[in-house]
Amino acid sequence: MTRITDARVVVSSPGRNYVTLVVETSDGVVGVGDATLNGRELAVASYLRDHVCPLLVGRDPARIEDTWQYLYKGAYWRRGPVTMTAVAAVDVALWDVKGKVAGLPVYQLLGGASRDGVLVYGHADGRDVPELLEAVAAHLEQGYEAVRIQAAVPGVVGTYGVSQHDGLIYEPASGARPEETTWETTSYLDFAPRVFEAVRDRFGFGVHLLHDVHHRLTPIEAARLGRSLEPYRPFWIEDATPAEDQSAFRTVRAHTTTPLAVGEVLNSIWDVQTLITERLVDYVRTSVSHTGGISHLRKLYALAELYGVRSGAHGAGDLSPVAHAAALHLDLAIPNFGIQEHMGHRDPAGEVFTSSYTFSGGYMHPGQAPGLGVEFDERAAARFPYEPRYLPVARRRDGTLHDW
Ligand code: KDG
Ligand code: MG
Repeated sequence: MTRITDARVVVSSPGRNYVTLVVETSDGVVGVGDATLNGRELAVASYLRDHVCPLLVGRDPARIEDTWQYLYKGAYWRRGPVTMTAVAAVDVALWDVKGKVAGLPVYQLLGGASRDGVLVYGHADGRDVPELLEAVAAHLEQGYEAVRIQAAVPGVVGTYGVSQHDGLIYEPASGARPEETTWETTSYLDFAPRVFEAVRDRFGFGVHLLHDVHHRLTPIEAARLGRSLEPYRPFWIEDATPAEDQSAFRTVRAHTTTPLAVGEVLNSIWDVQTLITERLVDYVRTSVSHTGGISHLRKLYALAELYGVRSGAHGAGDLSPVAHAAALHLDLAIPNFGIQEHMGHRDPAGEVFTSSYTFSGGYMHPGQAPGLGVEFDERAAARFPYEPRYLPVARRRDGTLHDW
């Protein structure tokens, strides 16, 4: 009988911090999972190293669901980002192993492709509207059919999603302490419709436009924003209110027809149960690596399918290429796929992760390599040691800490 012979955690920082789980079997097959939790990387590394890896050795790698249940139920403490990221890394590594053993890409094990390619959206941002327009143009030149648009709000210091500009990639985490930014809702609510108007004026309605509110509004403010953007027909507004309050979406939903997306900070099917079963959102943004892996996210999507809710998974650069590949396999297979975020990875991530997924004409494909199709070079990873880096905090004018 094949057994897991080793499970080890590699923390590295090729462009940003990544936590990678490597699982080896007695047949010499190696599987990888992403365990990166932005700003809390070492907490997941410890959860895995100290509590999970010792339990994996000796188990049958083929029993993915049983291992998931064993780790989830066996912890007593359930859900939460650290636990669900650790369980996800194991789950994804075991799917990688299963694919390699079968000689099939993971999406084939999930029922095969339901579509030819995975629609992705890129990130266009600017320190002002003209700079944003140039960034949108650059995405359209690359073939994107969907673009997230963010611009620095006048009077706000360090608008989220705009700072740390690096080509088509932005990186919100920096420094050994969180950067202190400011937030001003009134300016933002006046500014956001003007941004959409400028982009529609220049590029028309043939491109999908997305926008991330980053949990900054109260329900009634979010309702106002949704209404004011209706003439510009956004694909969605994301994280309009703090995500942990599912019932807040009842208010937003009641007042606007702008499609709603939420979930990148949520970690389980129970965290989105009300959102889905009351049809309060149109897209769920939970990711493979923060939501218990392929096995758990597949169930969440199946629940969403019953209620006409589609996927729109988080895919920022702080999810490693391993996570991105896992997302693409699931995206390709599920019937209720909506869209996938794609931000790309900063160099030198490419020296550590070699991925076989492809981008062409606004769509991605996970490729035909067995398993996930991502090779992880542990020796290369050792050249890039961990550096503490944190996401920013936001304060209102009076110094009060604001949401996200
Ligand atoms: O870890 C946090 C980032 O991934 C996140 O803030 C980026 O909001 C984000 C997004 O939509 O990609
Ligand atoms: Mg977001």
